[in-house]
Amino acid sequence: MSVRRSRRDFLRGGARYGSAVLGAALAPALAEAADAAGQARPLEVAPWSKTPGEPALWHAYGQPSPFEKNVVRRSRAAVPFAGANSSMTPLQDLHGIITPTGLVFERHHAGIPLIDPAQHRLAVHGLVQRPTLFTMDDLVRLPSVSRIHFLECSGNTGREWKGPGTASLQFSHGLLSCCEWTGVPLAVVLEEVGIDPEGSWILAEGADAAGMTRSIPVSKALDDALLVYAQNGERLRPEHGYPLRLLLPGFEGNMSVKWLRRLKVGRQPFMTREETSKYTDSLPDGTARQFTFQMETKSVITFPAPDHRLKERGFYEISGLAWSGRGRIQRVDVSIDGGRNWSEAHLQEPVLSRALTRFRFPWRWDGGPTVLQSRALDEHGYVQPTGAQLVSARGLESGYHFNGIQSWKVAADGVITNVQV
Ligand SMILES: Nc1nc2c(c(=O)[nH]1)N[C@H]1C(S)=C(S)[C@@H](COP(=O)(O)O)O[C@H]1N2
Ligand SMILES: [Mo]
Repeated sequence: MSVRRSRRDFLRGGARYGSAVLGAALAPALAEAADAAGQARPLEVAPWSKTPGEPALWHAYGQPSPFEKNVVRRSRAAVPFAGANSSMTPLQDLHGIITPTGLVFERHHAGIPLIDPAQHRLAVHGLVQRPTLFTMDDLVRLPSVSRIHFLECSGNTGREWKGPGTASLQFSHGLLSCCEWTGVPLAVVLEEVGIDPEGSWILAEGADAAGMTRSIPVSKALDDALLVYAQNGERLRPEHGYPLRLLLPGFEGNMSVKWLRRLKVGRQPFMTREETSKYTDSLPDGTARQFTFQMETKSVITFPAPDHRLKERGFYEISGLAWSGRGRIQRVDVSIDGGRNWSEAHLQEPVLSRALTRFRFPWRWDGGPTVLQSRALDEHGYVQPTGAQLVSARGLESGYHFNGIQSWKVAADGVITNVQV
């Protein structure tokens, strides 16, 4: 049964691009295995096939191949001090939708605290019937769930507001990740403490030296908020909030408070620094948007991108990521001529709500200059705007929440650059 199904899937996969494309791609490799007279000859036996390799437990905690040593997080500047810094995910080297934990971008406002889980406490108080101090053991005993969600800093692509900002996908879009998160639904903990019907906002506070605080609407807390203790199957890493973080799927990354130590239920938003002076969006009329929680629908081509160079003309599979804080991705269109024509890309399963979705599109590069773009549409009918549309609606004073269509220019020499068309 399953064998038959996988064969059918295989055939369908081949039919997607046509066997001529695949045949052409394989032809040079087959030619190499035949000698001048067209005779097949045995494959050479490489040195690594002749003696046993490294033993199991070579690394007690596994490492990537040394040949992949350039696939790493990167920072714009050498990290000058622990206070405020970030590192970016190498999206140009990743496959599928899950970000390996060691490559997940980091954003810290006061460095990474090293917290002993035995000493960590979560206080839940304010408008609740039973104020409670939870240990990690108390929390992990509660009913848990695992869900796949993206996390994006609202400052991601912030440099694209004023024209092509960054000459690299890692640096333009790398404040983005997608992991399987395991934790206790915040709704379960609120049920435990008995939330007052008048409670409509929750202050979340981190235990780092930044004392990161944000106000969370109770509606979100009861909907899909998680108190997370594990990421991609293992306990959180210190840089992502060990031993406990909040995760608010689809909301700006800043609100997913790491090293979570306190939740206070109140009637109004708490007007903390990170939602008054920071994480607001200035508008041309001098006012500012506040509490712009939801990350808008967005997409980007991750191959080919400025971090790559095309060596020869011919077949390539354009591939990229689409995501929406509003829910599921419905469709992604790709343009291979700078936005004159658009065609629907193939969405790879699974297509999950508030998760990265991988799209693929066959392309034959004729060797001439062109511009590649992708445009996402979500399940509510919202279409990813152009940068110009965003600027006409919101002006040029915003640093956050840029979700414009990204254009990559392919030059005749195969060099790819960030452009705006
Ligand atoms: N306590 C605390 N929580 C925090 C931060 C912080 O500096 N301190 N940074 C926030 C920001 S701005 C983002 S984008 C995300 C980044 O999460 P990550 O480092 O796990 O990728 O964490 C958020 N939570
Ligand atoms: Mo952020």
